[in-house]
Amino acid sequence: MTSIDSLLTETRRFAPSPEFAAGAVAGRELSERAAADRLAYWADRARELHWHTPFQSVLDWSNPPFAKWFADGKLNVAYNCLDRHVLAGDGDRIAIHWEGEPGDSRSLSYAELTTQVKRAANALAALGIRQGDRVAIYLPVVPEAVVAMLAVARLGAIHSVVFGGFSAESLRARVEDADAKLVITADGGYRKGKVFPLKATVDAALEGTTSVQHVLVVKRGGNEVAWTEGRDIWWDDALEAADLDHEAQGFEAENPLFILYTSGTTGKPKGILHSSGGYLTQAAATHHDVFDLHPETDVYWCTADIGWVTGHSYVVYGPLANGATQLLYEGTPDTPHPGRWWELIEKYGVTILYTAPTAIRSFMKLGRQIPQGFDLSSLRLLGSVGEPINPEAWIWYREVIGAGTTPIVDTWWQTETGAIMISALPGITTLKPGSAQVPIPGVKIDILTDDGARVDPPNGGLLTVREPWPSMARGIWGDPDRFVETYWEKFRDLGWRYFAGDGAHVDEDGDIWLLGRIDDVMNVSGHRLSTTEIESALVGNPMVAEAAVVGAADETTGQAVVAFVIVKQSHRAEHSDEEFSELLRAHVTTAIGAIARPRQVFIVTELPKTRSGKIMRRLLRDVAEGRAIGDTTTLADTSVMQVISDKLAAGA
Ligand code: 6R9
Repeated sequence: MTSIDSLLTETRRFAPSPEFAAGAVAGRELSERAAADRLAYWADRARELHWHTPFQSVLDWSNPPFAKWFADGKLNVAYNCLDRHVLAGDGDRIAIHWEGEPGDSRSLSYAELTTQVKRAANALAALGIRQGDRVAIYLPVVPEAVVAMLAVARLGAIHSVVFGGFSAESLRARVEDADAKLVITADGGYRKGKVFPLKATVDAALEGTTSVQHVLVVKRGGNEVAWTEGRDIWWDDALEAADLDHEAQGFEAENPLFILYTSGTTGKPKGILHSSGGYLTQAAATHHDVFDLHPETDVYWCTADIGWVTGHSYVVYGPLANGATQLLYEGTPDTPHPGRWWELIEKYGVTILYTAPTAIRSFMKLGRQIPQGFDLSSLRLLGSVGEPINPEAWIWYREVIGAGTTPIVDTWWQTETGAIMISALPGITTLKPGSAQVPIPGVKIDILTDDGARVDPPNGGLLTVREPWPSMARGIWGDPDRFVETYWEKFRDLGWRYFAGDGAHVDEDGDIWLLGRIDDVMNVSGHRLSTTEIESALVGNPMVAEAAVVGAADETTGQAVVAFVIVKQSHRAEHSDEEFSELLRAHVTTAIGAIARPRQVFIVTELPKTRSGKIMRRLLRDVAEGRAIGDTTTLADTSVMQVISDKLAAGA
């Protein structure tokens, strides 16, 4: 995690070039309009979309923290992403250049994508999907994933995309929590040169569940699949049988668009719920302004998987609402060779690249000669998201990938915020490596002390949002109380401020520097993982008595999962420590998914606890990061840490 000391010594500054500034789509007038009348500003941005029924009401905040935006208006999200562009004469523009990991590729124009989505919407309707029904999507990054999301949206139904790397157990929990009626999956997908099975995982996840009536299966991997007659249907067969025509109906702006599960501080993932009109307004406006989108000429590439919120807002909804041409890539950056991304940028002439610091750091490790072997001169703007980007990675990104000239936008936001909240605007902001910088026009950010006092620059505190914003979450699926408690209770008395869970520092210029999570949520390669969730997976293993998990600083992934485990006495003699570690790393992979697999599992005999029984993860983090152990005076047994660090030292 970024340390504040190294940040404060960062003094490099990069003003936009006069050429970039002259051609930029977003200038100072946006902030001026937003400052003059925030609600009128957002209403104007919403009116850039197509409304079946125009709205009169802009914001209804009569029942905080549950906001309603543009509530008396009606729109169709898929129509805005598709038909609208075709009707405007842009049907021939490429919406998606898709490249599979093995090198197969397909390009879909807006007209073709629209036809596909219409067919898919008819196919889903034929399976009984109606407004408000939940559809789980468990797919690799293939065009059908985008088609499936938009088809669900077109019907006013709600999608819940589950990242293809999640285990059967994780998928099952999400399907059950949302009571999904339909699951859309594939036989398998390509990853690191191999086909990984998805359908088999879905079969395991659905054993004994009752809500799911059908499973639609996209053919991708060509691998063998088991088939449940009456339940399973090939995607191609369903689409072939479906009508080509589908008229998009307008739905209320507050009609839910999707649920996306994210890790919280407790074991159970939260189903973050997003609406249609407000969400699409901010996703589209920020995608346009922050990425300086010129839809006629740009080729945009966001490398996120559609299973994460970045894939929702900046692969599917923002870019398609703006009529962008984009690249979609199925595989990993290093397959079949470590220059694969750079090869794709050269092949498609990518002009805007949006990726995560963890990817940049792993490319840094491989060395600049790999990207330097390709022609990256088409790139004119770079973006970063998912975790703080350390200044050295920022500079490398600009120098090596951006030819020392491209602006870099470091965008801070969350699953809960729905869209970008803090970022430079590339035509006007003088960039500071390591700082996400300023709230976007129409968003109000305050850094507060724990008691709610505003922090004066230069100082650090808690990141909060002062006023409701269009793409804010509308709640946690099935658990409104948890929504209030998690994000709003802390500063409720200050008039319902949103508490993001991140620490931040504000400098003399008012620029914001993100300092990482202040709760028990880890950030591994830009993915949020809960310590509690992994701990409960570990103690779910019959050999384990107790477990504590911490996020330790890691050069490549930002943070890495490190677990401390006490094995039950009755199992102690069965394996060596090394064997226990390996077994438990595999256990977490099965329980949650490979992204949660601990970098290390240390077998210990005790865990450091306070007198009230709270595990002191801070101390374990010290050990995991090889630091001197901090203050142990509140421990019930102050000798515990010595025993643990002696043990680790002996093993190392
Ligand atoms: C979009 C996304 C959200 C958490 C967030 C923060 C971290 C995201 C960041 C950043 C510093 C940035 N985060 N972007 N930290 N600078 N530019 O990542 O959503 O998966 O919900 O994670 O990620 O800690 O609270 P999500």
